[in-house]
Amino acid sequence: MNEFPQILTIAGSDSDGSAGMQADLHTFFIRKVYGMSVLVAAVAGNSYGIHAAETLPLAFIEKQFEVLADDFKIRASKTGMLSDADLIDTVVAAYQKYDFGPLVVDPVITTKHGAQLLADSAFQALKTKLLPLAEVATPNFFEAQLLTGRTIDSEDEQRRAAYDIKKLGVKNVVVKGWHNQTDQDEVADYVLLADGRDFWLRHQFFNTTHINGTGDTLSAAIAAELGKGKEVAEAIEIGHDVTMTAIEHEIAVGHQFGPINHWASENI
Ligand code: PXL
Repeated sequence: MNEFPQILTIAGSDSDGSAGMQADLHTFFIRKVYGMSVLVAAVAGNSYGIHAAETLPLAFIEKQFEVLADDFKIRASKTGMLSDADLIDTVVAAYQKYDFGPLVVDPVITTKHGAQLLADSAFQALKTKLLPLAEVATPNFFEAQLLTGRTIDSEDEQRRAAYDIKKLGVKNVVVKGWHNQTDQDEVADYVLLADGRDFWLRHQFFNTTHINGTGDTLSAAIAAELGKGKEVAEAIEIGHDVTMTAIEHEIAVGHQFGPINHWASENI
């Protein structure tokens, strides 16, 4: 009873289904784990962008944690958009109160199209309260620059950024490479593990506008695999393959910045 892998996303809803909680749940489904969710915020988004956002009452967020803890055996969790400092404080307190397994933190700060998803005043809370709880953190290139104050213009700097982020208390770090240059044919993500081992994950650059939800998918897939009991390095490699395959086989949804295709990752 209650043994099927249950994985939790603590995130915001994106109404168009391409990112946020919906991308997490698509990923959990395709990785064959049972997805649960603590909703903290919601955006009115479509393929053109984000048009409005709301946060949920803190007491209601706490209640979601409480009722899940009362019943389920959650084996791993991930955070997505936690747009202000109160949300971060509430999530940090709940995560410390209950046992929801290892935590993957996707330090969501902005979308790839420049929409800000984290209040400036919440940046310190992200850095000093949430990231130190992370078993794995998955900043993209832009978030890694903001978190470290570095200009990441080389693989050496990308590697140094991962060491800096580890110093914040993150156990395992994935610093994703830059991927928005049209003359680029490869993207390299850097992985620094808790025990000091490190490696690069290289993949072909796909020139597509359908990349909504890539960070959500990577972090959700890592959480899913950790929840199944995989070692961190393997969970990260699987997460990377899942995300890249989903980007490679885009689906025709929306007019501008569309979603990735989780079905394409079914057999990984
Ligand atoms: O992909 C980052 C992200 C996370 N969470 C929500 C979002 C987005 C991007 O649009 O809307 C709710």
